[in-house]
Amino acid sequence: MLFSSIFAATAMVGAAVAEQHFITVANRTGGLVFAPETLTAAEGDTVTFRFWPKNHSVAQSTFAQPCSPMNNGFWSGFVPTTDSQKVADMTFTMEVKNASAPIWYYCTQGQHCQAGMVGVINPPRQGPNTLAAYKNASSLAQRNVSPTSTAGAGGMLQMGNGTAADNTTGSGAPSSSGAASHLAGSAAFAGLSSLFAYLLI
Ligand SMILES: [Cu+2]
Repeated sequence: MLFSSIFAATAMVGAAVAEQHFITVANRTGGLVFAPETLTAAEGDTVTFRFWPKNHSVAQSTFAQPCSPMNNGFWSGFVPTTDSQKVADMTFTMEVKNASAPIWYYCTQGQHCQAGMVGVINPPRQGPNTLAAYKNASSLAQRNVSPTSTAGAGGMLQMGNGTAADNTTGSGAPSSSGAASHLAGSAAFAGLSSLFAYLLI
């Protein structure tokens, strides 16, 4: 019993240090931008995308093929919303599993990718693969392609602000999005439960 408590507490500490970052998708005035468009996140951190009107999305690409979905990349699906006073209730959250691998992403709506609606998490510290270079390549892409995977793939599409606690009060359950995302969700819940259990001791 004692040992399992220690293990639970240790797991809790690991979960508690993970940071949650936020990126807004478009903005109040309809700008085709992600903000911040460059983000540094540690392994285990989560990134929650919050959507402004009218109907945007976030998909992962490679640096080499902008405006085109990466194999097994994440995909929020389209998140339509009309209220220009606030972000959509639906958010998309993904976990950074490898902080040394840059995560390039774009909006698949219309020609938004070509218009510069792209961003990067953990860009290379040096070398030619900069956000400016990615943006430039995006502007020249022939097509803007949406993934064919299920909306929410590679992350969690859910009501609320993307935290596990928030999801328990949200009206929508995480959408079906593959084993990995469900595992990530369960891990987050487990982390929170451990925290409560620990505080009750
Ligand atoms: Cu867009």
